[in-house]
Amino acid sequence: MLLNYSPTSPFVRKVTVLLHETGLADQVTLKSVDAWAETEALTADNPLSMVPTLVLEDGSTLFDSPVICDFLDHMHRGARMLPSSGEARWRVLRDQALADGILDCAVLVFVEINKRPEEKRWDWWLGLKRRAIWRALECLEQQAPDIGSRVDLGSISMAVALAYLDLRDAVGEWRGKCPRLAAWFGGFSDRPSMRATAPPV
Ligand SMILES: N[C@@H](CCC(=O)N[C@@H](CS)C(=O)NCC(=O)O)C(=O)O
Repeated sequence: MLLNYSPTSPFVRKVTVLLHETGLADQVTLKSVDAWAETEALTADNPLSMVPTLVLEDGSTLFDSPVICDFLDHMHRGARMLPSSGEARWRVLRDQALADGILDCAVLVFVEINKRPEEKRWDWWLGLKRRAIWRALECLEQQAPDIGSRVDLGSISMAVALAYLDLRDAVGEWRGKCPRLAAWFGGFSDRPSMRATAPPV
């Protein structure tokens, strides 16, 4: 399999952390692409020109990251990263949705600051997206004691989202307001899967 990827994309990182956690990393070749460049190399696999995009052995493609993670989770024999049914499934999917929502906002903040000409920067929009991130962080802080040592698609998504906030400095210092979340994140970040997928600094 081939994964269209960018080393700084947090959505890609969600997939690569899952690959490491499930022992599947050596079954996927990484192909670096600039998603923003709309190259034929990527749009042929994904009309949206987005990473991650997975190309299977038969040439068919899968996107986006939740779909890819669900697919990969059916390819290993270890503990399920996304429980197949029951309350645990909805909890993991909700955690993933909240973390992905943080990422959507953080990517928009990044675009607003780094890609839009400064004189056209829209402060109202930046404020809206940053406040959404803060509310989501408050929510994660409340549930931090319940995350414990869980390693699943929900906890992976949360850790990747927090790491991306740090990478892009999307909302500034957040650990002071979310000490329990910060403690959990510190531990999770030490996992080999997180170390192996850390973006270049
Ligand atoms: N919902 C998608 C989001 C993926 C995404 O936003 N990828 C970004 C990179 S972090 C991208 O490819 N952006 C290119 C573009 O928007 O043109 C997923 O979960 O995979």
